[in-house]
Amino acid sequence: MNLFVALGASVLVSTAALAQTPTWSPPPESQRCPSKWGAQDERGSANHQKPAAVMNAAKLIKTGEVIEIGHVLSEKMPFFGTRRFDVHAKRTFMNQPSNRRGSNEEIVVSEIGQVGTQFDGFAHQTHENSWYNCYKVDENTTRTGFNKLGIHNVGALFTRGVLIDVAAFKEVETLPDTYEITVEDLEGALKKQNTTLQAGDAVLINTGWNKLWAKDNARYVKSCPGIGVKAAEWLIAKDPMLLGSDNWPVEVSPNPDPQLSLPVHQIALVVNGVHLLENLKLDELAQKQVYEFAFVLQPLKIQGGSGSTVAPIAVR
Ligand code: UVW
Repeated sequence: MNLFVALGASVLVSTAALAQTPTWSPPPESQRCPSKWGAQDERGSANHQKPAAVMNAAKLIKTGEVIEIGHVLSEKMPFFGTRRFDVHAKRTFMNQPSNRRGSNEEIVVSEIGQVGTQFDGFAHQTHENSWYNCYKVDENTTRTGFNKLGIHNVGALFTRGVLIDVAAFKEVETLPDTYEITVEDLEGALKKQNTTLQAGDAVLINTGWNKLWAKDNARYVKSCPGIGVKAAEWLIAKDPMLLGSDNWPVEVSPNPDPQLSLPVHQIALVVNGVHLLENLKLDELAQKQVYEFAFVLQPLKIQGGSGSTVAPIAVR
């Protein structure tokens, strides 16, 4: 009998589909550990951050134009699940001395690791109890943060950035809601732009999904176009510092294989130690056809955090 079961909030899957072999499975620990960066490594692809990466990126600065590629943080953002961002103004504390200096501030009720334009660290995702480099979650989790792979390990990133404008390559403003970007799309877009990838790049993929940001938040988080398993593996074989996109998970969601939940999160963060950068604002770079630039980002130094809200910039 072919029954239907619910996977998560809204995905109904037939039991016949679940009986099939998944199109991707996390490799066993014996295949993915130790990491290529060493058995004790906690920095993964951030190890690309060396003086040579800075010098290579600095060569791309010709005019000094700075393009912000992070969104403004506000309560109007789309949120995944129970995440939130509420600002409560604390005004005005009046100091008594003669100059009557008033002082304002605010309290923000939010997660600061996983809202807005956000940088995913390696503590964010697991395969069962196992993180990147086979650190174990249950051995390294305290009430005040993760003892391994915390976001404070990442440090400042200054490297060559590359925009792959897949929406422009497909000649659409926005890719369709659950479109899986293929390797051919990436190759075609890079060829059209006359851009090549280098090891240590921050690779940013424009899908056009950003157009829904704060306009149709329900649709923004319900699904999205993005890379799938094959495109992610192709990109990671190029040895990037990070993969980013103007959608909420970088990858296509839901995955076309109903047996998989955000597999690119595991491929990047768990298996290969490559950072993800989500909810980027890439419209200005795409509109100005800026395909190569110096990419600058510093995650918040949250001790033991899983990620960080960030405000990255592209400089050319
Ligand atoms: C999840 O945590 C599911 O997604 P993201 O990394 O996109 O915030």
